[in-house]
Parts: sequence; structure tokens; C-alpha cells
Amino acid sequence: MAFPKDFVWGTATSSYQIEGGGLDYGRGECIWHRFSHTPGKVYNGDTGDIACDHIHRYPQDVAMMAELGIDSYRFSVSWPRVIPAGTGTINQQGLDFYKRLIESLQEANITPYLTLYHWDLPQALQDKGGWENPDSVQWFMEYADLISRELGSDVKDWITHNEPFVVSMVSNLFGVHAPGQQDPVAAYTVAHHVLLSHGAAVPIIRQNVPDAEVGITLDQTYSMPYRPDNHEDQIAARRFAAFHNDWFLEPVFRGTYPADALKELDQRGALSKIDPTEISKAQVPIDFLGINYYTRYVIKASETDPSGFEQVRVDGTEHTALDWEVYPDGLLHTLLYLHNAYYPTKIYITENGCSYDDPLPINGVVDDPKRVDYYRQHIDAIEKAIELGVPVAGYFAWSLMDNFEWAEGYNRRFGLYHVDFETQERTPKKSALYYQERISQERAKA
Ligand code: IFM
Repeated sequence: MAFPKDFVWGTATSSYQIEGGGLDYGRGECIWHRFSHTPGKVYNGDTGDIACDHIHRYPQDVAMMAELGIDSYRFSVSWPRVIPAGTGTINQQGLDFYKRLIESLQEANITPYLTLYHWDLPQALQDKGGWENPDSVQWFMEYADLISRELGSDVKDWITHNEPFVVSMVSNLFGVHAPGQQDPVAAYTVAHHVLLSHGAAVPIIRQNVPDAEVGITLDQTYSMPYRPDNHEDQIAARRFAAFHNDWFLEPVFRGTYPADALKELDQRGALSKIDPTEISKAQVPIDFLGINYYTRYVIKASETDPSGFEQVRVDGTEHTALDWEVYPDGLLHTLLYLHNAYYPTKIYITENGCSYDDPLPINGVVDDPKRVDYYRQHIDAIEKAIELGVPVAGYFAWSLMDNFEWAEGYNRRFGLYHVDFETQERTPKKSALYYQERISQERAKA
């Protein structure tokens, strides 16, 4: 009976991935609009122009959530939908959409968990340098102020950022996500400002919503040395963890950068752009840590890769359609590590899920046995972590429904519900039925 009575069971989505509606209703252009409309950036030339058409179909989607039996729903606000140019003029139609969505959730007894930034930066701000510009901290504060004033009477659970690692490194170092740069100094500068903007926004949300609970979502990838007894691989695995996880955890919990990050900032010449001591401002009290967990990386020392590490694919391991290894024990290890190294008061798994090449629906259901297994094993890992004393307070499956999977377009499906992107019909997968059943069993036991 590990899951406490008040354990939160939910699903997650994000604005650009599901809303659609193009640039209608006064929505400003975001960096993903620009990026996905640039040939060659997204698989098949897909864009989020229509996505799941959630902007028009949210009542039906909320009804679907109610049927699933979740008690909470994590969504994000599209910054350019509410402030089209990023700062200044407010788009009332955009705010009204979120008010209507929250009202429908409340009518269905579903608690909203609101993420302020899930990657759709207004293009107008990117044109001024985006997160590389130190003013981005101020822009985010204004945006956080508006949203918490407007929606705070009905939303008590707030997440400032989703996956700053992706916002900085995947988008500005690897160049795979918008805005698509490959520049380490830019990436590290972005990480710095995103972290500072988190620290600056938390007190604003608290002031506007006195009973709010506020946190941040960091993606965590568990890593292990390829040859467990090999010193070089051990160092490489640790470097990977510092780069991917602790670069963000340490600022948020301790107000410092890990030694590896400081060395990297120095070697890359990033110290002319940022003052690393400023990072103390990223450490403000938070009510919870959100983590997104998907996979593990097995890491080997590399003499050719400038990072000093490379990923190795281990034979005989199960991989998803995105080639991400299925490794539920990594979630348990991650939770124990976070608990023992950073002591968050409360942890939410704000995302966890998998993409598989699902068959088409037959008789009103999609048969997705691998996703069922994935969910079962990861929820079991959380149960174990709770038994061992980790304060996990909730779980949000990624994702409610198939959606725009960023650079992979509609080619990769993470949903509990299948979406036919021609007709917009939603069909439950067997994983949705499993999740529904598991929630009701765990509630009955608690
Ligand atoms: O779809 C994404 C989500 O937007 C952020 N976390 C990972 C998911 C799967 O790639």
C-alpha cells in the first residue's frame, strides 16, 4: 500500500504539441512555428498548426480525461497566445481560452497543473536574442506575473519551466530543436538565464497566489558506466550526469554550478557572457521538484568526442521507437539519488511514457502491449521508491494523446489515446485502459 491516499494521478501535454489553431485568435508566432515552417527541420515537414485541434476540442478532451479517471492534468500556457509579441499587449482571447479550459477541468473535478514555459517562446523575443539575452529574465517575470494574476484564483500548482536541458542544450548546442543553433556558449548562456528566470518567477507567483505550490520540471536521464569497473568510464558517466542533470539540479537546490559545469564554462569561453556567481539567485525555496524520466544512457569514455563521453547501445535491451532504452530501475535509482543528494520536499513525476509504432485501432481500441508493460514497470518502480521513503507525490503519464513530437513531427506517438490526425478522432489504447484500472486499484488500496 505504498501510494498514499492523496497521491496525484494525471496525464501531461503541452501547448504547441496539442493546441493547433495556427495563428488564429490573436496568437503570436512562436519559435516552433518558425522552425517547423522552415524546410528540413521537422520530419515530413510537419507543423503544430493543427496538431490535436485541442483549441476547439478541449471539452471532448476533458471528458476523455474524466473517463480515464485522472484527478490532475498538467498542461502549458502558450506565451505568444497570451502576449503575442512576448511583452506588452495582452491577447484577451488567449487568456479566455485558458480560463475556459480550467473551468471545464474544474467541472470534471480535475486539478490543473500549469507549466509556464514548455518551449514555445514568442518569435518576437527570439528576434531579440531569446534566452541568450539577459533581458529574458525580466520578460519571463512579466509573463509569470500576468498568468499568475489572471489564472491564480483557479490554479494552485505551478511549474515554471519544462526541461531546461532541452531548452538550452538540445535547442542551442545540438541544434535539433528550435531555434536550432549549434553553439555551446549560446547554449550555456540560455541555461543560465532560464535558471535565473525560474528563481525570479517563483516569488512573483507566490505573491499573486498565496496558497500556490510552485516547482520546476527537470528531465533526468539515468546513466551508468559501460564497463562498471573501468575508471575512465566511471568518470565519463559522472560527467554525463553532471552535464545532463546536475547542471540544473545544483543551481535550483544549492545556488551553485557543479565543478564540471564551471570547468566547461571556462574552457568554452562562456565566462565572458555570464557571471556564474549570479546562479545563487536560481536557488529559491520550492514546494516540489518535477522530474521527467524516460530512459537510461550507458556511457563510455571517449577520446574523440569533445564532451569526453559517448553513449553505447547494450545488446539485448528493450528500446522504444525513438530508440530510447526501457529501463525502469533507472527511475528508482534516480528518485533515490534526488532524495539523498538534494532532499526535495516533494517529487512529482511530471512526465513518463514511451513511443511505439502502434497498430491502427480495431473495434474501438489500439493494442499497445509494450506501452502497457512500460507503464506497469515504471509505476512499480515508483511504488518501490515510496516504500524506501522517497516523497513521490504524483505521476503524470506522457501523454494524454498522440501529438506533435517536436522534430519527429507526428511520426512518433506517445499517447494513451490514439489520434487520427486526418479526422481528429481519439481512440483509447490498451495502455489507457491499463492506466485507468491501475489508478482505481491503487485508490482502492490506499
Ligand atoms: O514530447 C516531449 C515533451 O514535450 C517533453 N518531454 C519529452 C517528451 C517526449 O519526447
